[in-house]
Amino acid sequence: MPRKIALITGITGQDGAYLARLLLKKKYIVHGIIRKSSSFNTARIDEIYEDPFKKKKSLILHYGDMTDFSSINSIVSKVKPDEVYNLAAQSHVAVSFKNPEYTTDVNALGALRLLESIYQNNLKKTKFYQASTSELFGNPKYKIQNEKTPFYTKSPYGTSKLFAYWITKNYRESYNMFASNGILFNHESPLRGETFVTKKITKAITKIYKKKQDCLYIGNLNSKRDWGHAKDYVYFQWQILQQKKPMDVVVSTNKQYSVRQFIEECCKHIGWNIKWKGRGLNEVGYILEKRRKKIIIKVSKAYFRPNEVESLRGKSLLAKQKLKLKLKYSFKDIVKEMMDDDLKKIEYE
Ligand code: NAP
Ligand code: G4F
Repeated sequence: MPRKIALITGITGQDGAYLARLLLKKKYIVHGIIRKSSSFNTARIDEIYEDPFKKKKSLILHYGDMTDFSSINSIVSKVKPDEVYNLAAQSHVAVSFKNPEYTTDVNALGALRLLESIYQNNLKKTKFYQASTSELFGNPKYKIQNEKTPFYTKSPYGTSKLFAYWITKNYRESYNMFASNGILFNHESPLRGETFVTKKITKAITKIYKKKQDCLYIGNLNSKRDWGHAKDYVYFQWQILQQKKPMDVVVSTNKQYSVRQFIEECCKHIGWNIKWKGRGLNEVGYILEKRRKKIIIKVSKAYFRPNEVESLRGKSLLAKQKLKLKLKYSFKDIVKEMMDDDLKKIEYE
């Protein structure tokens, strides 16, 4: 049996790094697209990196950019992948308000460029996975979201992903392509980017614990998310492309916690009992140190968004049915793994 060939855009990101490991374990030949950067941007895949001069390689990296059709098209035509995982994105919601045009170019037109390249190269058997998102939902009327919940995006990021969702469906329906949307809810891990709220919190709390930082400035403490683990979720990205038919499917834990609860759980992990006082921008979180109040959390306006998805909680019935969705990591497991990892790393800083 010839080895399957996968192409991953965004291989240097959190999900790309876990997915590449999974596919290599499954004996795929994995091609990844990386961006030119003035400093190294491959830290998350250094462990699996292969010498480009090695004869039989399982991991091959190509320079390319989602904003540049010629680079995407030249890679797709050379690699002729069996499976394409489109994970590349300007994935930060708050940043998308500052860079709306660039976010749209990468996330919306990027998906279009990739689909069009598969189509133009006549790769009829290639399967396509689009990294869709729970940010497509935003209407507070729907407390629990599934595949039938109407979309209501609240940011340039969400709206760029809405285009990508629909263009994926358009290519599926127009050209009979195997093109699927995984509507994934938030997923975290020690590899999470440091400006996303979970990693920002675990990193800061371990620093405060080790007396390398005084206090953490945070935004909306009451925002609620359905947090899963990236390692669990990339398995279902792969599963989505192993189905007989393409589909659009929600992957979530069906549970929900607030940013405040995430902070409380991190504190609990190191034996701190955090308490809150004040309201709104004046709210603080404190611990007792030698019977004195030590403020470790302050709220800052700088981290509020012009518009917010206040509450996300997915119901993944379809995934349970079709993909046999079963998750290994609980909310507590995620916090524990991220905190332990940051506590270990801080020793080397
Ligand atoms: P991430 O860590 O931010 O990774 C994004 C990847 O995209 C990185 O490899 C990045 O490269 C690459 N990239 C950014 N702009 C690019 C461009 N112009 N051309 C080529 N590559 C570019 O994101 P993630 O958490 O792994 O998420 C993976 C995908 O799932 C994203 O599309 C995200 O929007 C979506 N998603 C994520 C979640 C979640 O909770 N994590 C939930 C739902 C959907 P650099 O390393 O060079 O920056
Ligand atoms: O960690 P976040 O930045 O993730 P967000 O906005 O939910 O987006 C992530 O999940 C999406 C799936 O739903 C992905 F599509 C997207 O690519 C990304 O991976 O923020 C989570 C919540 C928000 O409500 C935010 O307002 O935390 C709140 N928050 C409060 N203080 C903060 C902060 N977020 C960040 N990044 N930084 C803060 O200081």
